[in-house]
Amino acid sequence: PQTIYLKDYTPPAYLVDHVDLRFVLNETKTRVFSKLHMRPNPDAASEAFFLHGEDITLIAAKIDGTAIDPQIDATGLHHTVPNAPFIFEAEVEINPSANTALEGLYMSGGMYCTQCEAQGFRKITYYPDRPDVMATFTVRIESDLPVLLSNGNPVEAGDGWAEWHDPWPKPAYLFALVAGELVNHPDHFTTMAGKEVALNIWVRPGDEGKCAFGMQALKQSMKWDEDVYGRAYDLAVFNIVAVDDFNMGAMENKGLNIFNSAAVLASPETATDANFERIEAIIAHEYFHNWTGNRITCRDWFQLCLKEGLTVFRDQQFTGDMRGAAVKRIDDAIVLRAHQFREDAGPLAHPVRPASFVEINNFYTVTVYEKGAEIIGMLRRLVGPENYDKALDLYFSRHDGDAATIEDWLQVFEDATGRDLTQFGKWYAQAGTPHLSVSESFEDGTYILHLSQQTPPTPGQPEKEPLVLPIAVGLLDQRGTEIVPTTLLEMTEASQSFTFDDLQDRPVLSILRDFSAPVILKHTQSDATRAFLLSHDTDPFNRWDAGRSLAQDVLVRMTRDQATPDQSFLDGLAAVLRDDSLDPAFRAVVLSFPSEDDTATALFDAGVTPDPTAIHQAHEALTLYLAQHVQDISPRIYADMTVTGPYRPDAADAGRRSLGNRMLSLMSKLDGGKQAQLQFAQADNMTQSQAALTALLKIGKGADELAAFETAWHADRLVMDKWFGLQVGCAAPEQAAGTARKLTAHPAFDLKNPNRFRAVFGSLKANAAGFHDPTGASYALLADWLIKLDALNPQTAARISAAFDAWKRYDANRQTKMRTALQRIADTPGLSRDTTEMVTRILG
Ligand code: HT7
Ligand code: ZN
Repeated sequence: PQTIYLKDYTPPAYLVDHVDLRFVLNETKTRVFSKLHMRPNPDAASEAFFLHGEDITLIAAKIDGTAIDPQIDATGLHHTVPNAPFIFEAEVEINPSANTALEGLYMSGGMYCTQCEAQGFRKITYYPDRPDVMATFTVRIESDLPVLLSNGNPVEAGDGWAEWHDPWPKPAYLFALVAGELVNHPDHFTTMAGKEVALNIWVRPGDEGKCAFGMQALKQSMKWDEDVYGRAYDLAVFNIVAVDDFNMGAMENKGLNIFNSAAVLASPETATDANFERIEAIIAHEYFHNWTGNRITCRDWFQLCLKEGLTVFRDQQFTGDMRGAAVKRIDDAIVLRAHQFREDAGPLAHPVRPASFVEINNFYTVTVYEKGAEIIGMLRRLVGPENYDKALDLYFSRHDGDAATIEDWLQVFEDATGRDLTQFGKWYAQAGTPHLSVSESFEDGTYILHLSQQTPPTPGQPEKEPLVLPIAVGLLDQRGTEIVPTTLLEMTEASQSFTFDDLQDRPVLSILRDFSAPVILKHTQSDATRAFLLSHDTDPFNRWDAGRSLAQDVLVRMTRDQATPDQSFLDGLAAVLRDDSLDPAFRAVVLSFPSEDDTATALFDAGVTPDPTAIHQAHEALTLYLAQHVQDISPRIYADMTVTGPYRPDAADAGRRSLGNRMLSLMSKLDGGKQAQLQFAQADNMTQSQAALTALLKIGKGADELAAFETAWHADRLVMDKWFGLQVGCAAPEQAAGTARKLTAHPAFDLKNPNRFRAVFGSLKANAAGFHDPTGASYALLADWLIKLDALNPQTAARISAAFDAWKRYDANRQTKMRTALQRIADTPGLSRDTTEMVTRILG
């Protein structure tokens, strides 16, 4: 397959000013009539005329009204065209019901829907399918179905047809069409300019009761973007549609967001607190794309982080404002360290702005999204919030309507602040996570912090340069009083020292407050110092992180040396638990341990080959120790955390349930699951039912509850995804592969539905000891199913194949078995470009 390089970018030879589309919908033979108002691009070097087109049948084509017979190949259409504005027309036929890749126009649950990012429009009609070609669109849909939707504003509708017009020029990846028997949950919003916007969430009949929360989140997002970024909505309608079959979470199509139903539908009975929080964040994310992505889009797909990093940063700010910044920062750091640091340390490492790709769909990664957001966060810290706001205002005014680049983005900051961002810009080009080593000295009242940064090599990038690191530090005295409040140090060299004068005693360092840069800290702080920070640090992130780091060390020692946990560590956790002045959500995160995969990483970094079975045993043992250590207070705290009144998914109630359910999981280790059975029987919301069922499954019980759950929820796809996922995720290591295999034979297992596939195989990967069971049964099972899935849905198969990315850190037996599985996938005849690229990179 062909590799595409950023350095080879050239402007499009022809531009499209306006597009008229007409769809005559049919499940197997949809006709698409297109009329492209085109002209030569004065800035282009080439004159060759090419339109992308894949898996479509050309019926007829014309230029300026005259029929043509263009040259067609597997990627598109070539012809000669006038050296002046012209109209290109085509009639093509496509088959939505054969489209199992869920890219282009496809069927989901009897409804027509589209997914065009990144390069799906070329499966709908012939078009210059690249983000720097922006056009206004008029769309006519002809179908007997009652609801016919496209981008922009409705123009007119009649019996069996509807017309839409989108006045904002957009790239083809933002095109959308939906047609189906849908019902809506309507509402409205008045913008800060006084314009009325009709809001709708469209769902299949029966799901109307699951829209209220999403609608509230949408209105909050619209208001927040006005208040915080000064950005108002710009059409008369905003439609959201829920679909069951979707490769990702959601899609920001202009005025017509399409959502995976799991990312929008929620009711107290069917969705957990975590689901509600995720839905709120995704609704906000897609809405925020209206400015960061749609009004200002990307010049090419290498610039993906321009829209995704910024939009993730904006949705993180939003969630912090809605639910509490401290816990949100902790949650984000947990994700970043677990997934992005892992990606950066393995064969799939790539820069936030990659220099090349084979299949762009493989680059919708935690690096582009989450590390991309971290870069924005660092920039904001470095220039300060006021300058950040100034730069953003300039970005919106200068680039509105543009297909922009990272250079444009950085230039705006340079112009708004007068800062030279040349070195900072390396964050976009250099892959890998910097390691920040810390040492300290203190003499005659002067405290010196010695820092050095070093980034390990990554594939294709053996040499690394120093990056700009914003390092937030504070100093505490021995009583825990802050003697130097949070101060931002700017590190630019490989090694640098920072001096603090006039101190009476040696201070206690609190470094990388609020996780001010996405780096791995190499800092040997004693257990006593970390315990001190756990109880005294004024920075909530570092308070949590001190406990986290202690827990990680305990787990490493327990795995490696069969050590028992220190009493002082358990006492520290119990002290946090008892401290009723602390936010329950914060206590819950402090009380939750690093994952088994985190421990594998910590062992590997310490030069020890991780044994997932031993790690699992250590985690189980530590949970039991903690359960015993706090057994005198856990029932009291469990009871205190009871939430009365109607279910509300807000941060306060969710935090209480989170701490209560942490107690439940500990209590179930000692009471044989009695309390969990009671909670399951009495639960009136999914958070409580799922937590109880999880606690039971984790102690090898819960068969009756599982059966009751299936009986109650067999008709609800989203809840049944939980049923599938919990069984695999909570299975004992030696039973995980068997459980997953058995579930693939369940009548409700559906290979074509990505949510169901992820429920089984995403959970198998997440069950670290089960996935790495030394027999290799899980590896073989996953390979079997990825091969089957690849033939239908390459995008999702390729994404899930990343489960094997860390294969080289395990022992010879596991390595051999994972390599064999990967090779078997790679050798499959007809394997997609998506999965071929992934397994080739993973094999290295
Ligand atoms: N911008 C959207 C990306 C997306 C996507 C990409 C590839 C294939 C399918 C997809 N569905 C959605 C989602 C977002 O970041 O908001
Ligand atoms: Zn996005």
